[in-house]
Amino acid sequence: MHRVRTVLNNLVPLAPLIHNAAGPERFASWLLRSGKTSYTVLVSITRHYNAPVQTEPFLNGSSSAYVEEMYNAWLADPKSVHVSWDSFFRNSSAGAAPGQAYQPPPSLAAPGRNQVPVTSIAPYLGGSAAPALGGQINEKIIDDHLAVQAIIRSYQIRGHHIAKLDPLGISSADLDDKHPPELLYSHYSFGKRPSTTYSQHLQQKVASMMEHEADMDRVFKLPSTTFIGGKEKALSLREILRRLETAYCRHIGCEFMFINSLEQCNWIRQKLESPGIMEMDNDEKRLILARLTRATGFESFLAKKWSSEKRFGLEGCEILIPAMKQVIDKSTELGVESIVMGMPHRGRLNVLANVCRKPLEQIFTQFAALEAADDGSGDVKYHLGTYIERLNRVTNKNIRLAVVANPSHLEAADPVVQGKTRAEQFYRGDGEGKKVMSLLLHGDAAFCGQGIVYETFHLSDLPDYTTHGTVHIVVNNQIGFTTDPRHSRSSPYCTDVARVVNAPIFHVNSDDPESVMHVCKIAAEWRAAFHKDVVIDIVCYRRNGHNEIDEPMFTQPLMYRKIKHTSPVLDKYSERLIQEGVVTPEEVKDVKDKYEKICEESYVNAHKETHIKYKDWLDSPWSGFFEGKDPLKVSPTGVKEDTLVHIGKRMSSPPPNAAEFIIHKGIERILKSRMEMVEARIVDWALGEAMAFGSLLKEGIHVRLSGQDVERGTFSHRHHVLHHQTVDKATYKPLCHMYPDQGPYTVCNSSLSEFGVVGFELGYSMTNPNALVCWEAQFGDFNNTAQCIIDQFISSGQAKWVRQSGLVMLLPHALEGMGPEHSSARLERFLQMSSDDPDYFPPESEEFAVRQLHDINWIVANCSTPANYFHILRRQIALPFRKPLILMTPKSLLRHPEARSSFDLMTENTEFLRVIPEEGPATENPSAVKKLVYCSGKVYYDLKKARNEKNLEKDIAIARVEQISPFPYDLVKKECAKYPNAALCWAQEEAKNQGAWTYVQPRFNTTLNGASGVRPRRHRENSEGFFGKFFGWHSGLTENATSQLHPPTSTPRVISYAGRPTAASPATGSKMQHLRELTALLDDAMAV
Ligand SMILES: Cc1ncc(C[n+]2csc(CCOP(=O)(O)OP(=O)(O)O)c2C)c(N)n1
Ligand SMILES: [Mg+2]
Repeated sequence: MHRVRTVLNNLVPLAPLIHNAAGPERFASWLLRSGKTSYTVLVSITRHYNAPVQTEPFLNGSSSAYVEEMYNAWLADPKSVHVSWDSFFRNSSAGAAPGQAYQPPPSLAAPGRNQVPVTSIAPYLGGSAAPALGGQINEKIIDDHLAVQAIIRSYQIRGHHIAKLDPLGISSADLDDKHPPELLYSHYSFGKRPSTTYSQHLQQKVASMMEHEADMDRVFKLPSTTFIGGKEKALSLREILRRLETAYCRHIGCEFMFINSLEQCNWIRQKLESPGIMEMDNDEKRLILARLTRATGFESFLAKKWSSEKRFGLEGCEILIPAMKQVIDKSTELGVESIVMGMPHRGRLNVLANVCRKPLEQIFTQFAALEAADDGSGDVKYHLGTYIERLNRVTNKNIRLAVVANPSHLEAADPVVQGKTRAEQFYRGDGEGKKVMSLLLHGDAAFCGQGIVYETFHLSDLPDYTTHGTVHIVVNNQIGFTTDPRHSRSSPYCTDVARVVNAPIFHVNSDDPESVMHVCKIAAEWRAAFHKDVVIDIVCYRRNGHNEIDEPMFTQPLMYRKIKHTSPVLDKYSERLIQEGVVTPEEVKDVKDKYEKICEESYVNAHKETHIKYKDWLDSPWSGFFEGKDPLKVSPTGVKEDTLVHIGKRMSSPPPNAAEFIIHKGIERILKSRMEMVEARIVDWALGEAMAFGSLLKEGIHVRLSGQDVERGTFSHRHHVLHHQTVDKATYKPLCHMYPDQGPYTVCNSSLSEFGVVGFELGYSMTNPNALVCWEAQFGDFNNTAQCIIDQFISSGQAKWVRQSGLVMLLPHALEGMGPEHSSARLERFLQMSSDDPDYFPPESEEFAVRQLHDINWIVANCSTPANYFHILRRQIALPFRKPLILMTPKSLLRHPEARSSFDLMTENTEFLRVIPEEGPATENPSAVKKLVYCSGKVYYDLKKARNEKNLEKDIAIARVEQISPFPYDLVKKECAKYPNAALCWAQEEAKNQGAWTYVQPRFNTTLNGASGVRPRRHRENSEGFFGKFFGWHSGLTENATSQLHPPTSTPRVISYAGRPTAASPATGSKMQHLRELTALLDDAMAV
């Protein structure tokens, strides 16, 4: 438009210039001479403007010299000028009538997408004389068309702001009551001028167009960026506005014009604008009604039977159930076979019952106070997961549906669902997400409030984390507990976070079921077409309080008054369908009664149940994993020497095409030193790890290592991806090329999100037990930004949801003078959450170690040798069950010359050493040893050095506790017994209130002096439990047995502490103080 203006302003009358022109006969004089003083010319068919000849730019003062030149050149050789000049001069010479001399040049290129040939709009000039070439097409006509185009665009961009999204009709989903003025329909009522507009210029144009009723009937050609016309190429302004209103301002408000893809924008425009696109046949309508009846009936049944029970009902958003089913139906139709879902409390039971079709009996038993038939502490009913395989009756295809169990912590399950989905895609070879997809549900307050939502969105398009598009559904009941959205978010919509990944967002009024179904269909099709995230924001309300026993009128009196007078969507929709003649009132009643009967029957059956079964709620069944396994048998973790040599050599060699693949000189040195180690039959930390991974890969196990900068390793020790130094993206991953038929290896640098990525890897580990899934922290202390995943899922997941995971968390940990934030992985926190009883020494037997592992919630270890690291990684897979492994990992030890292990400690018949006993001179005369120092991890090397410097090798024995939890009572006891006269000491580098001290101290006491008698009676202590039943053995012994094994002694042996004093911060920032503290602790430990 600006350009039009500029051109028009530049136009000046031609005649005066011509009269004043001097010199021989010039083209202008010739023009005058021919008496052609006033006529109109079409300037260009593609330049969007026209002007009378007297205002022709090529005949104005500044261009007349140029025109003259053209004319003279043409006289000399007509071919020497552009064809347009040639035709103009030729026509003029031939005496063409005014306005007819100029002919537009032949089109050199097809008009652009948004270019409308002037000739083509000529027929749509609202009844004015069609201007054939040379007719009158003035600026107004062009501008009117442009204005219409701008109106269309305004609706597409901002129509959602005035869509009627709130079923209560009291507030606006974007928290803004003002209508964007450029959305014209309401403002541009006939005879009225708009107050403001998108651009002043357009405002004038559109306003002037609509000053008269007749203008509304003027016909305009439609641009290619709209589909409102269907097959029609032009429409009256009235119809254009009506259709735009229908598409963008009724019960669907769509945000999509920020997407930087014309193809994707057009795709959505087509789905919303095409005439009749929302029409449904009667069968489809009846299906919605039936689903809505079930969703509504389920909640009212629960309300009737358990009126005072919390269930976080769906009343006010019952449409969620048909909505989810629509997404599922459409996705199944498009090829999806498995859907992994994550959702919060709201409507969860309804989803399990009516989307997953979980047997109602199982759901109803959760309301009864029944004993659990399995191990574990269980969870409340609205957190449990489920897994179901069934036939989708609409598509007649089999479908697997899993709802991932989740804690109360809103949105925390999001990355877990994504990880589980990704893993399922991976194992199915579904590289594009065509077979497996995730469906995430959110509450409005949580979706915009919880940072993990943003972190999860940022995984959505990363090569090793994408799930190829997630459908998000927000149950936007316009409240979070008691808080109004105006106090819980700063963004207009609760869904704005999704804009960061260019996800289209469909806001929809929950009381218009057909609109909801329409957007669900589009969302499923969007995912199938583009494999990107999409959001459906169901704007609804919450009929009850936050839960059923909560009083909402305390805080939202006006809203709830309105809600009281709002009839349920089922009633509204049934009435509508009755009016339309789609169903009869009798049919409506019949469907309702039938469902109630089903509920009643299940209720009766549920009463016959005597136990609840946690395993009924398992979201990741590992079929075939437990069956046929000896529950006490751990496969060997040592491997053949050949294997070590083979892997070692591969890890020490450049890529096979080394001549072309230029690697960094530093890497060459690393490979060389690796090769020297292999030849010397030793490994350092990195090589030990590679051997663990490589040997598992050899066995067909999938290994995945994920985390920030893990490919190289934060400490530049790993180098699992070699980079060609001169070719971008040319890489070589040695562990992917170990054996021809090996398991797949994935190593991936992650986004900088601990919460998101730990959650993701946990989800990944849930899908298949035969995979080693490791997450490594940059430094161990960063694990606490994933605290929720650690607390809510990793440490307690099995107890709550009978779900196992073998996830490995690698946490660099050690006090090395690097300051407070790069030192501690907060070992104490993990140990504090370990579930083994400090006062209980389990009965000693051959299977002591494996029983302990079975009974605990996770394993916490701090290895001091590469061989032990190798074994503990391999043991994760060798165990007959899965437990998370929390591993403190080294920093300086990665390069410590003593922190190396011989192949002899990794070959067959070797295993993970829970305790590494003293092996030096002190063992020669143990009864003469004065002190036995226990420690864990890197401090061992400091202690050893100090002992050596003080010449105390015969006086002090040092034992390393490598597996801290479950506590190796048996081995500690043995080591203590070996040195009967030694004082006992626990040495650690962490502060006294940190590290392992508070965990080990009571356990040492129990080891040395028997049970303290403070052990509370365990619920179902002797029951065999689910896994016990499964494995056919008991999970523990009685208190009595323990006491007999370890009667209290008369002279208790105690363990003392050598380490830093208590502290608030994990480490000092001063190097000097660090060294002073280290010296003090070593002195204390070595004091005899
Ligand atoms: C991380 C977290 N913080 C606080 C809570 C407590 N809480 C439970 S439900 C709820 C409100 C959630 O509102 P919304 O997301 O809109 O879901 P709605 O209950 O409205 O369906 C809150 C604050 C929680 N469960 N999780
Ligand atoms: Mg809410």
